[in-house]
Order: sequence, then structure tokens, then C-alpha cells
Amino acid sequence: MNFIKLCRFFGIDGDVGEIKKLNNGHINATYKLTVEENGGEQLYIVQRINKYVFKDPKVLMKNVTSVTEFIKEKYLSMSVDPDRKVLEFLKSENGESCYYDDDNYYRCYKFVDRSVTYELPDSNELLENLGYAIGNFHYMLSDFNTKQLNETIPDFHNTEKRLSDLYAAVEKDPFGRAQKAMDDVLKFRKNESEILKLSSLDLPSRVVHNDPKCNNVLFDEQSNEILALIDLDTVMPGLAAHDFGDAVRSACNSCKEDEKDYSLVSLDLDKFKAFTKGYIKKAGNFLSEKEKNSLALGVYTLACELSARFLTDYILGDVYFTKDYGMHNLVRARSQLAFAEDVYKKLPEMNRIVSEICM
Ligand code: ADP
Ligand code: GN1
Ligand code: MG
Repeated sequence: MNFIKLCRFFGIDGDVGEIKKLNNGHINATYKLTVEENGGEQLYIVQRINKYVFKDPKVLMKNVTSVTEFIKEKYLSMSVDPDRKVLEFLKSENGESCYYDDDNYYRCYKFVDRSVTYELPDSNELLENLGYAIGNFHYMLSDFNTKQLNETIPDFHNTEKRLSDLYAAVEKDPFGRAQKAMDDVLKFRKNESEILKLSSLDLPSRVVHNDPKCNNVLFDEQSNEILALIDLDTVMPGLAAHDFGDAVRSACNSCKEDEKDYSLVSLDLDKFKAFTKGYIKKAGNFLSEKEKNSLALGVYTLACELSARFLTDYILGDVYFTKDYGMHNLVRARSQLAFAEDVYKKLPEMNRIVSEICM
């Protein structure tokens, strides 16, 4: 990939210095670029859009730019400076937000200065801020016109479809891996009605992030203040409980998402309480009672759903998620399932915490 050509395409004239690959996402290839411009250093993010996952990068970028521009305008209308609070994508002279190098599509946006992401935040302050950020994101997009959004990944949080994809993968079994995953698959079959409960609740659809795992949220490296939400590729209509559930499953686990010692994996109730406090501070004003009552269940559902997705990818030969070693997706699947099992046991306590905070 020719980074200089890409920079010129997006109107960046300076000298390209360090190019550093950032490896903490599972989908796109992300590079941090340092450019000498106007006598100073400017930092940019360049991302190669994963073409297996996103079939139409131009349509995807239309979603992402309309969402970021909407949030920016909203901050301005509230007399809040949007700097560092929302991503800023670069456009070419002709107004294009994707660079194509005859093989892949790339996008370029400003690196948010003095920002940091966490895999697993360790303080209640960070968790409360994270919760607030997700609630605020829902608030900011509450009047976004959904007609402007295209479906970038169909059935993204269609849990039933995720389970049927898993069963189909087992049938297909192109690499003879299904046997190894059989005990796990049986657990999904056995708990199907519980896993599908959230989908049967007839909850209102909102514009949500759909992938608000902790490292998709930028924090100020000094103050822990929340900055922008990133990785906006899946912003689409969905449930508040999807975002709540995904953020909690990623941030309130006592271990990382891919912990190999499944006996260590558990939901940390103190972290859950701190996250919920932050989320409700903002979202408590607009969520219905029914939505509030669905939040804890969302954690269980999202952990099961992601486990099914990792397992499906393992069986199909690791085509979707990037991995660090051979059985990585199987380990991730089992780790998420262990987390879901612990969450299931704690659901009464989690519901009690949500109700207490909502009072
Ligand atoms: P993926 O879709 O692969 O998860 P992300 O968009 O989440 O890719 O980016 C991967 C990582 O790059 C993030 O977790 C974050 O650490 C970093 N990152 C991405 N965009 C920015 C940005 N604008 N400013 C600072 N860091 C960023
Ligand atoms: C992927 O892109 P990233 O790494 O932030 C995935 C999420 C999963 C997550 C699990 C578009 O998120 O759905 O929950 O991995 N994103 C997509 O870590 O599939
Ligand atoms: Mg990401």
C-alpha cells in the first residue's frame, strides 16, 4: 500500500514519517501515521476496510460520515466544541471518503490527540465514564433519521440467525473442526430459548453503535474523560440492550475476552454497577421501563451471540475475525460462553442493581 499516494488523494501534502500498525481491532487493518505538516507533526489514522466483512465500502462510508457529521452539528448546536468528541474523516478533492488501490478500500481520519483505549478498564471511574459515553451516544443519535442508514452488515444482532449460522457451519464442517466444538454447540441448543429471549421482547428500535466494546471508545489519557466513540461501521437501528450488553461483556469481565483459563472468567458486579450508573445518568431520561428491564438480559444475550459467532468462525476456518494463533477463535468462543454462564447466574442481582440505580 502506497501511503504517500493515499495522503495526496486526501489532500495531505506533508512528509509521511512513522507508520505504526495498531493491532487491537479484530476487523480492519489500522495504521497510525505521523506526517510533518506546516512545521508541526499531524497524526492520522488510515484504515483498510475489511472487504470480507463489508461488501460495499462506499455505502459504509456514507453511513459513517453522515453519523459523524450529524453528531458534530449537534454538539455545535449545544455550543459544545466537537473537537476530539467525534471522528473527522478526510475527503478527496472530489468529495470521496474512500481511496481505492485496485484491491482494497482505505479511509483516513484524524487521530484523536492524547487519547487512549482500554481493553479492560480497571477503575470504577473509567467504567462509569464508559457507561455515560454509551448513554450519551444513544442520546446524540435519538433524532437521527434512520432512512439515511444502510444496513452495512445484514442481521448483525439477529441472534436467531447467528445460532442458525452456527448450526449450518456444523453441518458444512469444511475443515473437520466441528467435532471439537460439539460440546459447546450442544450448550447453545440446550439454552436456545434463554438466548433468544431478548429478541422476543418486542423492544423499540433505536440508532445504536452495535459494537461498543471498550476499545471502541476513546478516553483522554490524562483526565479519563470520554472523547469520541470510534469504529462506527455498524451504527444501525438496534436495541439499547445490544449496546449496553456488548459494552458490559467487554468491560466488566474480570478477564480479557480471550482468557484461556475459563475458570477465571466472571462478571465483576462492582464494575457492572459503576457502568450502569454512568449509562443510566444519561439514558435513564429517555429509555422506557421495558427497555431498562431488558438491559441485564442484553449482557447474557450478547455474550452468547458473540460466542456463537467466534465458534462459527472457528468451524469455517477463521475467515472473519483476525486471530493470533490457531485455536484463537475456539478459545474466544469458550471464554465468552463461560462469561455468559456466569452472567446467567448473576442476572437476578444485575436486575436488582439496574432497578436500584433507575429509582
Ligand atoms: P477495528 O474495526 O479493526 O476494531 P478500530 O476502528 O476499532 O478498528 O480501530 C482499531 C484501534 O485503533 C482502536 O481500538 C483504537 O485504539 C485505535 N484508533 C482508531 N481510530 C482512532 C482515532 N481516531 N484516534 C485514536 N486512536 C484510534
Ligand atoms: C469485532 O471491530 P472490533 O474488533 O471492534 C466485531 C464485534 C465483536 C468484537 C469482539 C464488525 O469488533 O461485533 O463483538 O470484534 N465487529 C464486527 O471482540 O464484526
Ligand atoms: Mg474496533
